[in-house]
Amino acid sequence: MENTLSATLFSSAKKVIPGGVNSPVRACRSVGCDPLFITRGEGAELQDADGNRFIDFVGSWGPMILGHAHPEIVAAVQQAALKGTSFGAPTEAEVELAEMVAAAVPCIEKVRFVNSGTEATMSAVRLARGYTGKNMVVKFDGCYHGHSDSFLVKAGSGVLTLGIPGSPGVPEDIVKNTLSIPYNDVVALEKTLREKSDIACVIIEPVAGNMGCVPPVAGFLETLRRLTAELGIVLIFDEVITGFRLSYGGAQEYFGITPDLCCLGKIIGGGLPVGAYGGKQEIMDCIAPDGDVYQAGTLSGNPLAMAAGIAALKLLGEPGFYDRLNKKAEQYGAALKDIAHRASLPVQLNQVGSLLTGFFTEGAVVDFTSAMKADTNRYAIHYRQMLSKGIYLAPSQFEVAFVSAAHTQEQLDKALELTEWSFKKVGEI
Ligand code: KE4
Repeated sequence: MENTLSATLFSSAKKVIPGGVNSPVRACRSVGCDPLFITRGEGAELQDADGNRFIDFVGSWGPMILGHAHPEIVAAVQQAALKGTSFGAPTEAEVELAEMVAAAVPCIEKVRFVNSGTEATMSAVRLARGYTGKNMVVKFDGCYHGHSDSFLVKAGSGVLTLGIPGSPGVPEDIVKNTLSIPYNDVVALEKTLREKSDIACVIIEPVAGNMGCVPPVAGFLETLRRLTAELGIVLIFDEVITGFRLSYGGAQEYFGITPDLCCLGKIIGGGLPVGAYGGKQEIMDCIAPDGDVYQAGTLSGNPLAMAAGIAALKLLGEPGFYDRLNKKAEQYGAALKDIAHRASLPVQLNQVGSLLTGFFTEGAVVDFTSAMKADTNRYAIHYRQMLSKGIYLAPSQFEVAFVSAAHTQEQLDKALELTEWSFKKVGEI
């Protein structure tokens, strides 16, 4: 595969951008190759600087549920841009998108737009702390909520062990209030919530997507909701991935469990920078200027991003959208499972709706510890083999693959055929 121009661009990029990328995972370090520079996307396809075309299963890490360059989203952004790109003042589009989000998401009575998922989760935790007057945050090993200090704790620190900084530059003073416990472990959950009195909130990915796809085991979210309600702890669903992905009402509609707050991102911006946090009015009214919990942003509610989000949600709200998407994705996942079985390769396929991950490991993957048993070298070989044949997978074993409404059956069949070829080669190693 020709990649001269990508290589040249990467060389230039590394001179002025740390690692040559604006987000670490894009550097493809864990799969042992250099990144390709993308010049355009259309539907489920990407094209790189050297003219190579790929069937895309990354979808910009989730936003592109409708595929790239959807004409109605492009037109909405073009129309908005003609009127100006930012005013720093309220606009009608913000009200329209807020009303759409509030109508769709069960827990949301009020919502505040920000510019990224990180901003959304950071603000939601500050709000929970301000609302409860408590300081501790409980998260789960393997869940990622963006890069704000409170969340960058070393995973696997175990039950009741105070947070250990997971990154240089994060003071112990910050993470001492963060507890990270095993995902899907109801015993650890109940023990932690009952033993610690200063817990402001629990934040969780209702389907984990940042250790690869790890679904909640039966009863786990129900127990989490029961305990947090009983103990007066704010329950935050981080739906940056699952929001408008699993269903129009996100994971909380999909599983029928309503948190107190939720965080959104990715899809609600139609590919433009949008995050949001929202929930019960009683809690949301604690935010400035109504309340004393401060949060602000120059480009929050940006008119172009709002236009893209409105256009996207109108398309997602069409009758049968999620039934069609989830059915197509589930058929694809079932075929992948069958291919892995026939290749006699230890692959565990975890899937919820159009989110899926094939872990190269024998045992079930139900939490961070079991996910970390995956053979990342085999994944890297599979990644490079598939890329060489025009299939663009996540450059990490610990991410999810996204099926979009734009993936045609022909493209999925091609990906299945190449997966069978690649699994056979990986199995021979
Ligand atoms: P951003 O700040 O990247 O918009 O969102 C942070 C975030 C919050 N919560 C969840 C559940 C998330 O998955 C993310 C970001 N997801 C990663 C990929 N899994 C973004 C990719 C990247 O970091 O480049």
